[in-house]
Amino acid sequence: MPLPEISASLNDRCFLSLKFSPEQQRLLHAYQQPAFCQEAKWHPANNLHLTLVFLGQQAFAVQQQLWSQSLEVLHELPPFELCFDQLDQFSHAKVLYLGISKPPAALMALQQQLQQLALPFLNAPVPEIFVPHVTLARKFQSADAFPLSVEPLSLLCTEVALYHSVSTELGVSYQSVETYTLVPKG
Ligand code: 2AM
Repeated sequence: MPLPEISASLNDRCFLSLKFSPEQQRLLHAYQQPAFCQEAKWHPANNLHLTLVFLGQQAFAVQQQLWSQSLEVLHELPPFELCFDQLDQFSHAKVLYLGISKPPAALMALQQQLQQLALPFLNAPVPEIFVPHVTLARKFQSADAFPLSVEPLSLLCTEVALYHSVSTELGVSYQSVETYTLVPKG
């Protein structure tokens, strides 16, 4: 029986997320333009991800249970494509993100299914609407009119992971502790 991968501290906040390859993170990183806002805090490329469900702090046993239930959903899902085509902001949170004007049904259904599994364990209310996004920068402020259309970026999503937010001297680091690779069907 393999040892479980989960080893980080219980104080870590955790979340279920799409995981991008280093090459995909490099392509996403190209949308981070520090000249856009000098005061903003730009995420390092290796932190770029798309959160499906934020879980907060959870006991190890809950993380294990949720991950094994998530696998049952993920086993049914083939890889799917996302087309990122707009920059937008959550202005109240001062977040700049890369977004998707037409999120595919596969992504929305996956998010709903994982959120349903997590609901009994969540400590905070879930957002009414899921806005799929890759956060590019925090402390972002701009007079520009958003959303801004950008050169579309199509990425094939093949990995889903359970992540921990780990505090380091260099800031928060998002570390995958369990990863599943979607299997093409047919
Ligand atoms: P964000 O990128 O929009 O900030 C880890 O913090 C991940 O969980 C981030 O992707 C973050 O989204 C997401 N998240 C969602 N709700 C959160 C919350 N209440 N606190 C912290 N992170 C949250």
